Amino acid sequence: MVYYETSGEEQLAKEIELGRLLFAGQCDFIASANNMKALPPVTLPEICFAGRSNVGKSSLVNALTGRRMLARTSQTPGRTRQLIFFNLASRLQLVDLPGYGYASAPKADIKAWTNLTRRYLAGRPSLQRVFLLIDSRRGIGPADRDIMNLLDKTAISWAVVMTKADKQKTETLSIICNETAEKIGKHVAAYPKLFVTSSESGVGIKTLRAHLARLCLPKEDLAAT
Ligand SMILES: Nc1nc2c(ncn2[C@@H]2O[C@H](COP(=O)(O)OP(=O)(O)OP(=O)(O)O)[C@@H](O)[C@H]2O)c(=O)[nH]1
Ligand SMILES: [Mg+2]
Repeated sequence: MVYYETSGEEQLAKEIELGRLLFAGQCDFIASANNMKALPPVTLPEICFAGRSNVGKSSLVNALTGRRMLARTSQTPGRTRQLIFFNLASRLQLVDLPGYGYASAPKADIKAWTNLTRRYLAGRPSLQRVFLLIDSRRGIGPADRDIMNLLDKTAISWAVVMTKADKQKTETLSIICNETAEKIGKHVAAYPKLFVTSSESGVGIKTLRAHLARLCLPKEDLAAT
């Protein structure tokens, strides 16, 4: 199975500590945007969480930051309707995106936020990496493929995060992860390893924090790790 790996236990422990320290910092809401003009200025490196409605984007923001109510979540698809920006320790901007696919909202609203999301993904200079969330029970669907193709075209680096791993039996999880890894292997702009997570049980959260910490580490510090 293809999981996120590092070169050894010592290295992994070091990276996990960097992730812990980053996410122990303050995380503040800075802006919500429903049009391109309302996007906050390009300052810090930025990463965003994209994926189908209800896949668990906002829950992942909360799990990473250890704050249950920072991003609003809901059982009903279509909870996040704007691009929501958070400043993490003045080192990294996290963006919780509205979902694509089915949502319990007026069609015109869904169209508007889908268009805005696509424009943001294609044209945000500070965007370092898109984390594309895939439900462990469903695997990659047509709407996900559409976004993957858009990301490949715009040459933004993207990585897949499997969500809700707690809801899947280990064997089935393994099969879906392998299938997903094989599919993303065909995309040039995709990070080759999957992150398998559960915002409920905490599985994979430390590893993802470690990866995010590396993304915003100054180049000289990166060389030293
Ligand atoms: N069991 C389990 N449930 C989860 C997990 N992550 C999210 N959920 C649940 O899935 C539902 C949707 O979660 P959200 O975080 O609101 O999903 P979202 O992708 O932000 O949804 P939209 O904003 O509507 O696009 C909520 O009921 C969450 O409690 C997880 O890891 N495990
Ligand atoms: Mg949401």
